[in-house]
Amino acid sequence: MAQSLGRKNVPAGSLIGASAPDRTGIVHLGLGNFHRAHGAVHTAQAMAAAGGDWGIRGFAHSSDRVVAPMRAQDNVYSILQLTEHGARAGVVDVHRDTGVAAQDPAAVVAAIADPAHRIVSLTVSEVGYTRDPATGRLALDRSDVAADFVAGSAPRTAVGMIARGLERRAHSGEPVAVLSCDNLQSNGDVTRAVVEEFLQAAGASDDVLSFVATSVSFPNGMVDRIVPKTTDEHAARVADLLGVTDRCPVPAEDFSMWVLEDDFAGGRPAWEQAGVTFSTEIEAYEMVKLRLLNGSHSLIAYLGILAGAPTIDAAWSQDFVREAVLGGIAGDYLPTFTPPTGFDADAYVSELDARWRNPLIGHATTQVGSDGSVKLLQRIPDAALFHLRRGTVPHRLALCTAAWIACVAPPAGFTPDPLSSRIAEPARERLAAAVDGAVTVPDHVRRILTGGFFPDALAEQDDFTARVADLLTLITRDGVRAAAADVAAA
Ligand code: CS2
Repeated sequence: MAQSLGRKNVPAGSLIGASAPDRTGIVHLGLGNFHRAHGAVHTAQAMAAAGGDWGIRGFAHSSDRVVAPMRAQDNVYSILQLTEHGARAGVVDVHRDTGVAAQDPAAVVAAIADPAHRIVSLTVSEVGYTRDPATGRLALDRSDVAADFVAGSAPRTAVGMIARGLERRAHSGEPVAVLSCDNLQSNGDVTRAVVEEFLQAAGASDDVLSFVATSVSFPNGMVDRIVPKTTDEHAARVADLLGVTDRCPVPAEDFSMWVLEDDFAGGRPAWEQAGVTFSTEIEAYEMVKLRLLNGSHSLIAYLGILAGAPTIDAAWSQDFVREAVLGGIAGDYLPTFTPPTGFDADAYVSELDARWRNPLIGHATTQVGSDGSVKLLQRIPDAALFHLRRGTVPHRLALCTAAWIACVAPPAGFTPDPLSSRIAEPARERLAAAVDGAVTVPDHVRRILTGGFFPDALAEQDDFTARVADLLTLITRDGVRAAAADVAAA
């Protein structure tokens, strides 16, 4: 049996970028596959180019599924790059310490307060920002959020941990950047807003509020790399390629993109020498990514699930899916924003086509379809409102909404493909309660759209609700292809 991967056992020539020194300069929350294949890799490459004390102190949220194997192999792991032409493996060695936040929240707070740390980055997913879907503000009435306000309590939410860490850091006054690496529009501004809302609700002092206002930056950024879940086959492939066993490898596509606002109050790695773009047009980059890639991804996923397609490439290979998605990009998404300077929409879409087609990725439609109640908020309402306020109905955005409902809150009498049971949907019970007793599909849809799951502004748009109801009726009566055909004919 092959030897285990470890710092003393990195196969020659396989290191990606540089190993981090022992001193850590970054605290990271969320040790999932995305961070390990994205921010960590760009940081390793930046240190190879320009050095720096940018080792990462990483915390997983609540599970030791990644932390236990990482610790057992000196926090070193491999990336399995899956291209259309085959696979390559390389090793990342930038995490100098890892732990589980829920097991030791005080350690997270202390790490954020430690002046040696100059960046607090986070990949906590859309769900981790604990916002109210209807208002976009911190959900003050959620029990986990409210529990974190109690002075002296150990914070459980990401926002609570960051706020408590910054509160403590205000004593030293050392500047720091809090860097969201999640798929949220204006992710830095959103993070600042929820942290400040938390501090105000928790009765933080004026000194703390002024420290956060003046010495803590929250750069906006756009992140992009498709990173599926790890399977046993990925681990076996890594063992073949590297000759060592890795218990927590990360499969990823070749493509990686990171565009950042250059606003790091405590300094930063030389990421510009590691493939990262610094730009003043972040909002435009975010629109491109969140709408054309993520919004389309959701549509591919839900149409695919309803048609029994387990992976994104299997769904994307179906004509009705491609037609709906390409129609959505051209008609529903592209008109809604001004892209960054020099953006070439045709080239971007053909690159998306190649990425979604890649059969080696095996990206599960149910992974992309998970957390829809939170992800769709970034992908549908603003773009839909753009059209609805001009008197037109965005049919593919309505189709995505109808397909999501069909998967996670199906109307009575309709049973979606069994794949849909693998969608992790945090609002499933609340959705079921909202539609309990609905007798017609329009009533079912109205209860969801006006039930606090979407922003109030979208809930008021009767034309949208009506179109979602039509399409959900078609899905349940004649199947998902019939609904897509109706949209194509509209
Ligand atoms: C996907 C994203 O799961 C999802 O919702 O749309 O994780 C997507 O793969 C990444 O944002 C790509 O950068």
